[in-house]
Amino acid sequence: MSREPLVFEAEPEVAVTCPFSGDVGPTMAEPFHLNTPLLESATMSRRVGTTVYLKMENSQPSGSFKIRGIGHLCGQLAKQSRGIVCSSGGNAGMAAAYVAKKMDLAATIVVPSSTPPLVIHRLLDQGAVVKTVGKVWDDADAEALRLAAKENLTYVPPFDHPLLWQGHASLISEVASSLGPAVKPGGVVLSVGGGGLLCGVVQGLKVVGWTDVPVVAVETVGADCFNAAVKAGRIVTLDDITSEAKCLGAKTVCQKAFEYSQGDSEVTIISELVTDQQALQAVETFLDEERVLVEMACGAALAAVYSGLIGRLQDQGRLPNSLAPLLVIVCGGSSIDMNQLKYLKEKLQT
Ligand code: PLV
Repeated sequence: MSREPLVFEAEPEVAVTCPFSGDVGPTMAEPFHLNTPLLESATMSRRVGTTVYLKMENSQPSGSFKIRGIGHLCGQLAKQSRGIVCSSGGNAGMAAAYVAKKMDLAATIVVPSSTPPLVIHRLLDQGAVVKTVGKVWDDADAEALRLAAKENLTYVPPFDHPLLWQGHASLISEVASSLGPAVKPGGVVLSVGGGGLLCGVVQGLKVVGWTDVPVVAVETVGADCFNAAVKAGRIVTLDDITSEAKCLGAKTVCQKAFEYSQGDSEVTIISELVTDQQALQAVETFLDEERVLVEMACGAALAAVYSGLIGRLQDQGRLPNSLAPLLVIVCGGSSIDMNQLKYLKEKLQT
């Protein structure tokens, strides 16, 4: 298709137009991300029958864990940059726009048309230029790579880069120091899109010596490139993204995540799917019980608890019956507000 991409520009007073303004913003000693709270959930603990700890990545400055990896990558690669360009389902873009603003760099975020307007407005609020290209993230990514080459910008990938994984790994080190040496989780539950969070968590588990802690890697049906690869025993590319959890919507999982699933790390990875309805119901239950609103990409991980998936894995002997505390990564996400929640509820008839 040769249709011109839609380009949204921020209001002049918030536009970032000064890519050469020198050495500003946090240094590596001063990361962009926060040490997020680790909360114990009474209601989730009751459901699972063991203590459930929530790592509240929704409270990061850009609304998700993405800032860990993207802050680290930009700190390493973008200091002398002419500006950055990031392809995103939304949240990597939010992190990139936030970090670029702090570093006084121009940011262009390329998103697919499935990204809701509320995210585009939030990106504009961060001073980014936003381009809408194609139907799914993979289309937006091709455009971001093209722009990076043409305009000599630093390309910021949303999930497939060793510096991203290294940045995300800090999440597990924080959990280890919050829990102290006497407590080790019995499992980690997280969502998988392109597999960057998974790679970071596996590496974090290695750093703190928790390689015997299994990871439950959850996707929604229709955004299940990791599960498809695990089942096929090789990387596969999905025909389309049919799930409403658009921020999990990469058609192909990153190579490293696939290698980890094939025993290339000592960590056991259990790949599981939930339906869109289960992910959305999890978003609602989490809002009711924990008073926190997250998007469906995060609801996928929460659904592992609310839909009884953890119990089923115990029944199947894939997780132990007497489970040590369960760590759930509340990855967060900006793709949600009350209108979007209402829209999703109508669409998915929950
Ligand atoms: N979202 C990426 C990739 O989208 C993005 O561009 O924002 N939870 C949330 C809230 C997310 O936004 C994402 C990824 C994930 C989980 C999964 O992380 P990943 O991609 O590292 O597995 C297409």
